[in-house]
Amino acid sequence: MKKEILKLLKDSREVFVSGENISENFGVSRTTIWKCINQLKEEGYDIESISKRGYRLLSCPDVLTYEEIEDKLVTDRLGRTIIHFDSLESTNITAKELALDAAHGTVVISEEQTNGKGRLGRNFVSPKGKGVWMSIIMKPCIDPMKVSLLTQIAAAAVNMALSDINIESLIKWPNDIIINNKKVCGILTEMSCELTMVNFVVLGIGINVNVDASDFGEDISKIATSLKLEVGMEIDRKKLVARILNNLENLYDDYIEREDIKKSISICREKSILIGKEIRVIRKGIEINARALELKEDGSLVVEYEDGKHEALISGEVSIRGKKSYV
Ligand code: BT5
Repeated sequence: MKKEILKLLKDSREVFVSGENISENFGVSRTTIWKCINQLKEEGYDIESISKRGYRLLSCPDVLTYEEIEDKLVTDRLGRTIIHFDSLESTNITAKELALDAAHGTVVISEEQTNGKGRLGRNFVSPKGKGVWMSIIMKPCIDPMKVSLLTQIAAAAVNMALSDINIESLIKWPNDIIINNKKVCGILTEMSCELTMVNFVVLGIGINVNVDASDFGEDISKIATSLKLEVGMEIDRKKLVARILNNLENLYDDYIEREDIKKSISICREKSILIGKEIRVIRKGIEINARALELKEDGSLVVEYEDGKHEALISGEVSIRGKKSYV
């Protein structure tokens, strides 16, 4: 009932809705309405109540619930179920626990992560209410070998979503989004599969939206930035989530339903911060100098080593750094 009342208040914009009206609409008592309104107030909705006039929604909280994102979504399946938490260890961990019973496109989102995961056991800083920390459960019918391309698709979707709000970014293969040579977003793709069949994929996306420099800690602030730090003002997290899911669904459907990866790959190529650059390839702690040559349609990055040998790197097994710095 709470959700229905909220929708009615939202649809009425800033006009008062009388208790009588709500009670007639939904066939519930005044006490039930009053309880729901109080719950909504506790959740951060600013609702004015004046006797004889009714209720008026003044503002909505900055939370990434389905109710707050729904009106900006144009997807069929992505984000049509959003499971929202105030705090989680890691959205990827929870998404993996829920994945077998969840529908394709279900999103697990948390206001904070107490132990956000990067690749290879690394940590991802995820302070409360200041970022987008979400994991999308996907059920693609593809060869498990092709799942790593979903990271490129997600990187393209995030890059597009940022362009949509006039923020230009670059993509650092395989899983980082970069602004001004600092990391603003990381992607962690995990899966459960059989030899030839994918059970599910969990696509974890972490974006520093309104994170302050002090949230990162000294070491990470050298390599990380946030949208707020770059543009000098708070960014609407709800719009950003919706735009990412809208773009991601299109690019994902191109790939899975039409076997067309061209658009995602061309975005990753055009926006690549690595192609043509001298880099270091780090594998199991060993660093080798190379030059990044091209991104292939299978999502691998072709590099040339100093001895002239070429290798197509598969994401997941290597880390890439700039010759002298992080990017
Ligand atoms: C990543 O790993 O960048 C993948 C991060 C994925 C995070 C999302 S949030 C939602 C979902 N749930 C999760 O638990 N995870 C996913 P990697 O390439 O290994 O980079 C990790 C490294 O980035 C760390 O070792 C730090 O150096 C740096 N780092 C940590 N927190 C950061 C942050 N908030 N912003 C930028 N860099 C950060």
